[in-house]
Amino acid sequence: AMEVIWQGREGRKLSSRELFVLTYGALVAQLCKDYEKDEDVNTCLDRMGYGIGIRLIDDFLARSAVKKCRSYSETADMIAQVAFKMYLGVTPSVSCSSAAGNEFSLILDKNPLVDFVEELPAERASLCYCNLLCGVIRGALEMVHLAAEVTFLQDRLKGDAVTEIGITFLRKAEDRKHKRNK
Ligand code: MYR
Repeated sequence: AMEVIWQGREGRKLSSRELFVLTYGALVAQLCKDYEKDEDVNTCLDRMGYGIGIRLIDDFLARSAVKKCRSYSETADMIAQVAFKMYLGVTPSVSCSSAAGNEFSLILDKNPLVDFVEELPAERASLCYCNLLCGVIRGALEMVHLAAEVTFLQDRLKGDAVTEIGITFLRKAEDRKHKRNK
């Protein structure tokens, strides 16, 4: 996997984003050495992302100076239009995928995190290469009291036409606490 990742980068200066993307690739490659099962790599990436997300939210709120969102839909738009733009330089399109209004899809035509990855090796067919992102979003949302499930629904690395991240907002963490205390 590493050969693919480093291909063609010789003799050029790297931007900090390229450096980040390459470092991320090295992290995934290392986890693939450490864990035989794709599911274990996915879980590990998600956990690491969560740890980043719960810290990143302060940076995001300070730098973006955004107001509190009043609906799940506003929050989904903010993740796509402000957060992705700020940290990854791309703006996914957002669609709501449930009548209840708590499920959203972020559709990425272009995923900068896979810029140097050609395709997943055959023996890594279930790897969610970018699973760190899901953990980051989940962790950041939890810090603003929004419990959510975040998973990859489609992945261009797996031959899908687009990359799609699904966000399902669960009951607000606060509500849940009230329920439990009753
Ligand atoms: C609020 O209603 O209090 C503001 C909610 C903002 C949530 C934004 C979550 C940021 C997620 C960061 C993801 C970065 C992925 C590159």
